[in-house]
Amino acid sequence: MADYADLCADTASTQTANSDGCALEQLDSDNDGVNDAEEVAEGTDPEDSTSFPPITIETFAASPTNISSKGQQVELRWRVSGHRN
Ligand SMILES: [Ca+2]
Ligand SMILES: [Ca+2]
Repeated sequence: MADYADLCADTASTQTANSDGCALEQLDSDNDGVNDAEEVAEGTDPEDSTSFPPITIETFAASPTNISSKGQQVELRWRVSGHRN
């Protein structure tokens, strides 16, 4: 199906499209922020918005690590894996 005639205009030629011309990577059927392809790969339900891959905190850091006075500013940094858009 030509891109201009389908519902998903930017499907890569390497992706498998459904009858609407959309690849699983382009669909988020339950609108939970994780595309259908990722949900299938992670074993979560692409039709259930309460089912999505877990978000994991990979690193967490505070600077400074010791607070010496009330009102002191502390910088927090974290990195997560998994995502919801
Ligand atoms: Ca989803
Ligand atoms: Ca889901």
